[in-house]
Amino acid sequence: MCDKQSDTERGENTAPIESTASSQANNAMVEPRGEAIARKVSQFSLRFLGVAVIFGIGVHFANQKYWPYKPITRAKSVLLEAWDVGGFAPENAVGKAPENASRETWTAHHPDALLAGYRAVLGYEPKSGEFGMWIFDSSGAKVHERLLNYDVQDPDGPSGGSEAPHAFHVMKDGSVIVNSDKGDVMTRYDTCGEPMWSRKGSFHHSFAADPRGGLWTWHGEVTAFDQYQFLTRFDPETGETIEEISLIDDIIDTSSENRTIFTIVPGKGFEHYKGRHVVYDRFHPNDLEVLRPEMADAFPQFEAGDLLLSFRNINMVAVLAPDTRQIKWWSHGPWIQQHDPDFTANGEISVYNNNGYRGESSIIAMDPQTRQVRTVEIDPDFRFYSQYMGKHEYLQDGTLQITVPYEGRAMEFDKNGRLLLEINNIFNEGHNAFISDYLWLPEDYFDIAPADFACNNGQPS
Ligand SMILES: [Ca+2]
Ligand SMILES: [Ca+2]
Repeated sequence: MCDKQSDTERGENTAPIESTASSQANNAMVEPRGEAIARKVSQFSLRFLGVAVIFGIGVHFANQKYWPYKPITRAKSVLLEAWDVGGFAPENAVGKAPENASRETWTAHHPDALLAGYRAVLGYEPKSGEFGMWIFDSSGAKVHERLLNYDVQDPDGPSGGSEAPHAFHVMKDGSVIVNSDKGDVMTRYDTCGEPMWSRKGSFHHSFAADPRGGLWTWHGEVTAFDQYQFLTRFDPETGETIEEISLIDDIIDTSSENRTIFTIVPGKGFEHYKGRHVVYDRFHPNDLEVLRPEMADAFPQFEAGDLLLSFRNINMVAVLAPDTRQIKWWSHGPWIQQHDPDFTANGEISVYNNNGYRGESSIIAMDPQTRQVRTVEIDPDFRFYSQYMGKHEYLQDGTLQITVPYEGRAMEFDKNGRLLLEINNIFNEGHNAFISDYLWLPEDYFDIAPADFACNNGQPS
């Protein structure tokens, strides 16, 4: 177990926003919210001096392995990262842009082939130095921008060290529900970025609408990386829980078969939260969604209402009958450290295969009946990699959307793998900023057109 923890710790140094095991200090945001340090040149030299002094002291402490060793190594990495990307930003909110990434925010390679509608992006907003969301119309015009005011709900700051949002669900009134994996609240924000409701707790990774009403998300006992996890369906209007299923008590521990599928050795129990990253992140659940009635005919062995689940740390995707707690189907791989399996209209389960530590991610599709697999073909010049996080979605016309958080871009491919659109979250010439989620919405989705929302970036529009 120690080895595994140090493995993830090593991973954290390259991309920690979602990773599982490390010190809180290592995860801490570099700057408090609202301070766009890159623009405050006068503070830079002071800060540089301070960090340089800390660095000097740090060499001593690091050699001696005294207590402040970790905070100091972090200060060092902050300085080096700022130097590398040419500006201050929360740790790992900015990375090198892929070599062929367009240096325009919106690049429609085949504008006529794009499915008409709005496109919403959730991520780090370099100009303000805040996390937020923004919406493009069919032509690529940015018609709305919104900063997400995390501090109001959680004045102590995120206990996991990062308020970076993970998933979002956009509602018809333009409000948005956001969760995270290191923050302490799930919040519905109005179009001005102010909270409409906020729920304390570690609600994390994904949202999926249930045809019976409500949204599903994962809920950790205390953090997103605990062994005790819950599948929670809640009312998006109020944030109140409609139903909750315990992963361990209601699913894994109900049969020796289920325990085996989850790789639990006979007689072994589970550990409750004992402190952040003290207990091994055994499953790392990161997605759940419902088989919707309109798609159920494509999956004869499943029923509408069955749940598709993803567990990164055992490379497993599974289908659960929520009423009987029966695992109807499962596969450990061939994907590795996957995020976001989806039911697709052709009867396959498609999976965002992060392929962590291997440098290239992919989309793998599997027919759950025959277990036949294929890698979805896309333009080889636009292969992608995200060590952590990442989502994909097939739109109604067969367009494949791929979100690549740590490349700071989202892409759309047609059925033949031809690149139609890339959205780059540009930080500077050589770097992109983090994108965590990306959504297509029909043109008639909103009650009010986004251009007419009450605010843009918190200012009356
Ligand atoms: Ca999914
Ligand atoms: Ca998806």
